[in-house]
Amino acid sequence: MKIRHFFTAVAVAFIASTSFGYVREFDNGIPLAWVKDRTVVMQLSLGTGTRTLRDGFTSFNDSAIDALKTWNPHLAHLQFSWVKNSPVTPAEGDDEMSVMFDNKIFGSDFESGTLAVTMLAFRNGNFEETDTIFNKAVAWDSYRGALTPPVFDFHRVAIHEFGHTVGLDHPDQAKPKQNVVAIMNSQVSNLDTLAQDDINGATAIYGTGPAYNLIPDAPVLMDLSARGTTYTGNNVLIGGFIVQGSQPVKLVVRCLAFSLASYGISNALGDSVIELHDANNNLIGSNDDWFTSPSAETISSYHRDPPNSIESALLVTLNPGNYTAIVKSYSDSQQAATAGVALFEVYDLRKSASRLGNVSARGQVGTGDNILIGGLIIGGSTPKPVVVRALGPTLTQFGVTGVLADPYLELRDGNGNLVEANNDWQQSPEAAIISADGKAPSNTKESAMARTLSPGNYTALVRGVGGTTGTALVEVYDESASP
Ligand SMILES: [Ca+2]
Ligand SMILES: [Ca+2]
Ligand SMILES: [Zn+2]
Repeated sequence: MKIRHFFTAVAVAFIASTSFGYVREFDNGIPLAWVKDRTVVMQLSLGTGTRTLRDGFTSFNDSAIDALKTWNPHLAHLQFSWVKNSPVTPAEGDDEMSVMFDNKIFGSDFESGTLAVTMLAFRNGNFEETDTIFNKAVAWDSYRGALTPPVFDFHRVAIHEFGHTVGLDHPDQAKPKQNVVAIMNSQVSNLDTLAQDDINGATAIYGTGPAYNLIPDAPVLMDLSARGTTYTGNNVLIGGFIVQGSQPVKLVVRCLAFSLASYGISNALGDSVIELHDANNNLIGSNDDWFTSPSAETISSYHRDPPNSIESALLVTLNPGNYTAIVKSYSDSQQAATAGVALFEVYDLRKSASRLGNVSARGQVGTGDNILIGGLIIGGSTPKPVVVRALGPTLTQFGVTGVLADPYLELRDGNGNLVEANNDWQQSPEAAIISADGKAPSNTKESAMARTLSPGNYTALVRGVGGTTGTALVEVYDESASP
């Protein structure tokens, strides 16, 4: 059982810094903050809007986005992003940051006179999840200038609540009390935006952090991914990759799980774990919840922070060789393993001339959304030859049971346009090239294609012919000369 701590950002005890007006949120003397450089993705569920608000916004989601944009320029090592009209059902404990109207605070009543509440969950001084609930019983509009009760301004209350999400508390309720002009004061007022004191508070928390890192563009497979359903037991999603060259590579290996719900995937995995193994099946790294990792800030500095705190990520430096990553559900005596859709990803941080030469993913091919999907990004400016395969029957040679008997492979570009579809590889117009490359599948029912692809994003989708299901492997090989 993981210990999460919570507090509600109204009516709590504070420790004040006496040299500034702003007040940070604390847990037992530890100031709370997000992992530096993180992108905090807000799931906006405030309705699509039925009228034009006084300031011209046509929905409260749009007003909330503007409130988030008000904070962003002052967050040097943090950024808000958002999913408007989020498909995520607001919930407490899902590690998604929902924003909504409700009459209740996850089942509890609002205290009299409370306009909105932000719930904060954290571990070891780092925020894990926030949820902001605006009191549905209040007459809301969105406007600037003097307050016009009984109609309250959603926009300034949103700026205030998102200040709690940033890590700031109420100066006017601090001990000792701070008398400052601030949107973070506990009472809504005619002040309709951030004051200097609020900005000072944000700067104090996020003004420093590791420098943001760029992954340089290069004519390589920049990053590779595979999406599939991970089940319990042996039917987990297994990602594989090969490091080619003579030098170690620095990689981020991660999985996304429940954050896939914000893309409308209804059966996304909950709490994920990732394990990395070498070619001898030795465990060389594992991670449960990335935000608790010592590498968390570095992962965020490359913008490779998973959106959900209980997703998993590893920062690793690996010698040339073969590696496998297992994506599975977290479980312990309190929390049973679950099944769901997950995404395995490996990113080459381009710190050496070595490269990712191949990636694969083994998983269950079901029907509907539950297919196996491989993704690749070709960097640089020159086309690259690749072989993409979908294997099923061949896996029985490796002791896999319940294989997909007859895979069907589609390759699509970044716009979703079909590049090529293949059922049985010998029917491919590139069958001779596939054989010449030494990539001929050992079973005639398996799929393959050999293409030279322009730089960009591609996906390889594996289904079963006639809606059949089973375990399959999707593979992408870089066929250009190895470094
Ligand atoms: Ca939540
Ligand atoms: Ca986890
Ligand atoms: Zn407040």
